[in-house]
Amino acid sequence: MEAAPFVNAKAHPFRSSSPALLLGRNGDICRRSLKFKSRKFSVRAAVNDGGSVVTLLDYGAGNVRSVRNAIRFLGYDIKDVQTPEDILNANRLIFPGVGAFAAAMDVLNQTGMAEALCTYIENGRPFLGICLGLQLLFECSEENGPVKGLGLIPGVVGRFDSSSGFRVPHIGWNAVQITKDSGILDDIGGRHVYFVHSYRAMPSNANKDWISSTCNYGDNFIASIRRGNVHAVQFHPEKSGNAGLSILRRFLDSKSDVTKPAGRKASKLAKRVIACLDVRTNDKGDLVVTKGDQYDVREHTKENEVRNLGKPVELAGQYYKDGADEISFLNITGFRDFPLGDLPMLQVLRNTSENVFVPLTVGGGIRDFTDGNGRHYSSLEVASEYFRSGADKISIGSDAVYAAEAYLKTGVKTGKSSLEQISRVYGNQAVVVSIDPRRVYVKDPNEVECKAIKVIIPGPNGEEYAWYQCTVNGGREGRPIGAYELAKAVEDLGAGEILLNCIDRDGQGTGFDIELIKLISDAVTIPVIASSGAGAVEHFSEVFTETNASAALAAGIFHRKEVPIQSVKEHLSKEAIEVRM
Ligand code: 1PR
Repeated sequence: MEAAPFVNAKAHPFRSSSPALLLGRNGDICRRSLKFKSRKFSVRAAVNDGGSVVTLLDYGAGNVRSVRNAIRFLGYDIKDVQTPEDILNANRLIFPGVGAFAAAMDVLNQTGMAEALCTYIENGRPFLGICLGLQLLFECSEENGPVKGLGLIPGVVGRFDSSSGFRVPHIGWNAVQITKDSGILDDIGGRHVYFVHSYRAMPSNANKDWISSTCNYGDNFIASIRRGNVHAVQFHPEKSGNAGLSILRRFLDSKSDVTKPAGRKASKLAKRVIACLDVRTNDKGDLVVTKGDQYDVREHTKENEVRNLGKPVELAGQYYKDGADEISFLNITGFRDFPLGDLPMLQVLRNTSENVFVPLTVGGGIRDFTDGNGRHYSSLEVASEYFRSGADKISIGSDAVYAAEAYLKTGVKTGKSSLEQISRVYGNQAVVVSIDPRRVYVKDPNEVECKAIKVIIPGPNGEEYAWYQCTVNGGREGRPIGAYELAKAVEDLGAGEILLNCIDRDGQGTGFDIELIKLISDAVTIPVIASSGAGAVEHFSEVFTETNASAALAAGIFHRKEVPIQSVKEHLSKEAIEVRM
């Protein structure tokens, strides 16, 4: 796809268009215009002195804790931008753009940061933009727009096209093709890095000099740009494990060693292997990782204790080292306890994110809540606290079921459900819906209003059909809605991904419920994470071969050390299923 034609493009070697007149892809005039303050900035003639301070532009729109943690992990101190002058005086500037394009541009324009950023970049000062921090450099974005960007690079940021069968958002570990001397990306050719986005900038003749790497997902989009000291990446180095840390290290210290790992052959989006930690407070008051059988987490002994399989932070750190592509924490008693009262859980997130540089998802208890003093907390506040504590994605269970039921009843999107509110502010890529269905056999598919499928193995009374009934409150209550209907409704309401559990298979080790996963992954265009039942490496290859799942999640086999994550990956790789190694 080519970028749309622009009036006055390329008038300046860095700033490519006049702010006055700009056409979007459909020929519309971009509705926002740069509101540069009248003062003219001059950039400090500083050189990168290799000092230990990194300037960070965090305009407060989301979770940049991971970027902070990664910078600190690499031994650098952070100076936060407070004024436009802080940008101009930076020795090196990192701009981890988060949130929506228009909101970010509004903040940059209103604070005078937009002009300072342009001046800083036009002067070729060391800069690293991340994700939205890359997109904002372009002329315009179609996200809720067209909306005008900083206009430093020719091109329009457009949405991925899901009609070609590619799931949107583009979430996961994908390969990048280095197209020129990229400096900071020198050692990542052939490795996977972590992307999470629905919009992307496309290569064109007008911007080809900027492009340092591309990524293929349906079409080739711009994965990174470089001009001199100015870099920006569409992926998240702070979430890309060792590959990402090495990119950040190279940006922060261009003299750091390049370690070219041998034998890596990333070529496309990898299937993800996710470790899941069901977390709750045990009877002694300690926060522990537990694991149930069909959601029953109590030991069947006289004491009837909550099964304790380890400490959350330690286990998450171990799974990161073992090669997990993502880690999920599910606060399984969140439905009855108020999560913001559960400070240890927030602390778990904070501590984990200091040393774990792959995406972290947290779920449990995300809903509106009124505490004992009558203070009302919106689900958005709950989610925001999780994001601030280090979560990259939040996962909604019970509340999404109620939202889907209401939506299917009225056909109206009220915009008020937790799902809609959180995805509007943080983007749908940050919102996972966790489904807890249970198989219900029926003789005749017309017995139920929900979608029933013909099953391979008949039910206990010879039933040839089954539907998947959604539950809430950790499987305790069945609801009159099927997993199929729920999945489609939450996609409409703004979910970016589905975590598909199965109560019948949970903890059984007999393999994923392939029929369920096929049903749901064929019904939606957002990524689906297959969960529940993994007992052997072959179960992972089966789910990826037989269904359109984008990721597979397991808990018990990892906690009990029966199957290491690395063995799962080696097996998948041998079966020609691409994974991040
Ligand atoms: O409803 O928004 O408060 O969210 C509660 C969350 O807690 C939901 O995501 C729900 O799935 C989860 N949950 C609630 N109760 C339990 C329980 O086990 N008693 N855990 C529970 C769900 C299921 C999986 C598990 C896989 C893989 N756990 O995440 O990790 O089944 O297990 P396996 O590999 O051992 O088979 P809300």
